[in-house]
Amino acid sequence: MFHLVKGLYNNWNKREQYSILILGLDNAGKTTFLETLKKEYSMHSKPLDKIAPTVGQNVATIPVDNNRSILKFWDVGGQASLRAMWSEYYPQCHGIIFVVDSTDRSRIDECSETLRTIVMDDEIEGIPILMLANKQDKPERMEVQDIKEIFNRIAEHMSARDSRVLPVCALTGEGIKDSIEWMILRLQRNKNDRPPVYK
Ligand SMILES: Nc1nc2c(ncn2[C@@H]2O[C@H](COP(=O)(O)OP(=O)(O)OP(=O)(O)O)[C@@H](O)[C@H]2O)c(=O)[nH]1
Ligand SMILES: [Mg+2]
Repeated sequence: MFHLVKGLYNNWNKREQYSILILGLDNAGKTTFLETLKKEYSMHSKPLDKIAPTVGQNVATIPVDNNRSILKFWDVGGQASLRAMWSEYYPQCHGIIFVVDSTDRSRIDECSETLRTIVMDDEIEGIPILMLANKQDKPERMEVQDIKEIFNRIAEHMSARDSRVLPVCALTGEGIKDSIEWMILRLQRNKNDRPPVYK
């Protein structure tokens, strides 16, 4: 009897866990975004001035939606030599956050080609993609509207997948919670196509 009750309790207590992949060129601000996100959700985080370029991966598990769901973030290095490894994460991921350095005009073509390669991969068919126009605090940033136009040209290649471009500042946290709320809604809507893991 005890085991039955315990089993029922454990099942009832299980939470949905979604994996989210944070991608983007090196120096876009992916790790800064993740550390600020941890802080916004009252978790222990690294001082932002101690963040070095990512060579492997950073993982953070964050309870959201009044503790009803868990988001597991995978922040992987964006240097050109590391991008080939991204696709290994696609089969398990439920959503992608693509971070763009809004001040990096010289690499905007490389950035959009990198995004196009992701979008064209069959493994991510149907999952939500959120593009974050980061570093909005910098006066030399590109206009969000211009970044949206670039993204929308790529979005033509997507079927009915949910996608969005949002301005953020990973250093100050501005726009970060809104972006996560957008993602949570999409993950929950999509859960029949790509079911979460129950933990
Ligand atoms: N001004 C400003 N600087 C930022 C912002 N976000 C990140 N940075 C800076 O951008 C630089 C790169 O940030 P990272 O978070 O290491 O970038 P990354 O995308 O993780 O880079 P890789 O790990 O090499 O792929 C750091 O100097 C950050 O302080 C932002 O919103 N505003
Ligand atoms: Mg990094």
